Amino acid sequence: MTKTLRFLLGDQLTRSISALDGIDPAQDVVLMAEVDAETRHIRHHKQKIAFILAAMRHFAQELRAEGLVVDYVRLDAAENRGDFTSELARAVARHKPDRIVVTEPGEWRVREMMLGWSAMLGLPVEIRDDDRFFCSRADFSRWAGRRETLRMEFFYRDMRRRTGLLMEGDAPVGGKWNFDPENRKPLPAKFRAPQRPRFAPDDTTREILKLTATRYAEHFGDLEPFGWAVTRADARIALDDFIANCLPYFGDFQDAMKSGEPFLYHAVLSPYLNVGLLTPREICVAAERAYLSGAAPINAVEGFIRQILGWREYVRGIYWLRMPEYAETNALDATRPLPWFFWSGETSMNCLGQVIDETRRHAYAHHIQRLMVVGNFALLAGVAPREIEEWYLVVYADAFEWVELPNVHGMAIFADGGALASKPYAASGAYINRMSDYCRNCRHDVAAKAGPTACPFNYLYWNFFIENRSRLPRTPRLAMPLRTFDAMSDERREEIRRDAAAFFASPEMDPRPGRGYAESQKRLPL
Ligand code: FAD
Ligand code: DLZ
Ligand code: SF4
Repeated sequence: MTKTLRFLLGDQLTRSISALDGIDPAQDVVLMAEVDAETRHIRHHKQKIAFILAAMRHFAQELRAEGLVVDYVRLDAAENRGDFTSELARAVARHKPDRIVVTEPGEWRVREMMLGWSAMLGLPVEIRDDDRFFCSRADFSRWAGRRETLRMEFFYRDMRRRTGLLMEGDAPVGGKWNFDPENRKPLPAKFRAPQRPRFAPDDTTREILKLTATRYAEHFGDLEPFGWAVTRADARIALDDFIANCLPYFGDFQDAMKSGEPFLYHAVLSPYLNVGLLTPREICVAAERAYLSGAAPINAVEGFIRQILGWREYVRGIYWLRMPEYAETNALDATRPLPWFFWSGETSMNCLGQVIDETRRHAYAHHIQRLMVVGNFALLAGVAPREIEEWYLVVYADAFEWVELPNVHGMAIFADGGALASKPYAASGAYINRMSDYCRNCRHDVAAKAGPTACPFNYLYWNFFIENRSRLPRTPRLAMPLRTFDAMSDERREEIRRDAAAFFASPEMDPRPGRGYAESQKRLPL
């Protein structure tokens, strides 16, 4: 009989995961390991570390309750050698398996590690597909192989046809593939978002919170209050709550932003999805059911399903198709160091201050905050890809490289030159003002285009065109701003350059700890 060691990683907490397929409870051992290398290779947000470790411990308890043998290595175990490969080698010495089975990981770096395990350990290592996704890596490669440009919208339509989600025969439900033109309304004036479920930490989670507080004290972010679900049962409660109370309004207010309201009608399910407590299929099916029962309108349900069946699968496909070269491209030659205010939150720009503060408190920001506030600023300021990518990977509880990298490198900062998005998502302050209440309480004047009081997004937007005109793609979607830019006088361009240069030279853009905007304000004469 073959004894198999099945190694599960911290984002593989799904009972139906391929690494557990065909498990023999009498013979096989499941290995799970909390390792310093994963918690420290970048300085993850404290809540992200606590969420993953607490979810790992609860998942191990559930497997044991089912009768499986789980060898669980705790972070503070004296003999823990601190990385996946060393812990696997120690487990092989303990259990003497005939073979090892794993599910492919979510990061190129870890896949490279896995590919070396068989030779190093002298054992067969089977790396199975991660079939929690709708589209396998091989299927995505086949889809991509037939095309010159890879656009999400066409991939998404294929996925609708393949899964039958929101389909009536061969036609999309409601007669259209995409209901976005009906979405994206500003919030009503007296708006209060619904309360979201929060989950009180049990003893296991409290132990993890203590461990995280002492071991990762210097990492970014608040650890408490900690309200994430760390079990599948609680994540299901969060899903049911979203479907009942938020999904009906998801489409309408998808792009809105409001001070003090970090979640609005968003799902806040991505951490659960990405570590495997929920599957994309069950979420999409639940959303489709809400439409079929009349509980949510088509614009909301289609918009929501598109995020998961379309965007989430598409960015994963791009990641595995293009790595490792993908991470190295820098199409706009962006080299500016990350300003320190990304960590301190101390900035004169209220929009960025609000989003960074919410990120610090919740390890969460919604899509438009990530794309059109933080990402837009990084794009316009020309922040170096590696620096801004690491920031995103650190600060969000849902950040794993397969999903973070394409979203930042491709969608937000256009460092891939358009492999993922047809144009850079550059916008001036007018966009932020239209979609949020941030500008009302800002030191800068969103209506002013030039000079010391002007909103920095306004002159940085046109400075972006000055610096990148020749590198921008030919697309009708850029036709309007390019016409305006091309008609601009030399004097106006010079004014924009001057404002941008003064801003880039200001203390606010200083990358050094303890410098930056707040310090410069303290030094002002009284
Ligand atoms: P909702 O807005 O309610 O959307 C529902 C679900 O759709 C999400 O849970 C998520 O699973 C999926 N989804 C939506 N948009 C995307 C997208 N562009 N790519 C992949 N999945 C998507 N998402 C991550 O899961 N991890 C990341 O590290 C991450 N980094 C991002 C960085 C940038 C610069 C941008 C612009 C987007 C990033 N996203 C990332 C996508 C998106 O912002 C988050 O998935 C979303 O904000 C999660 O919150 P939610 O569950 O409330 O999502
Ligand atoms: C992100 C993370 C962290 C912080 N800690 C662990 C850990 O201690 N043990 C573990 O198995 N996984 C952890 N993870 C998730 C891994 O980094 C993730 O599985 C890989 O990056 C592959 O996606
Ligand atoms: Fe942001 Fe400009 Fe609005 Fe201030 S005025 S909140 S910097 S967009």
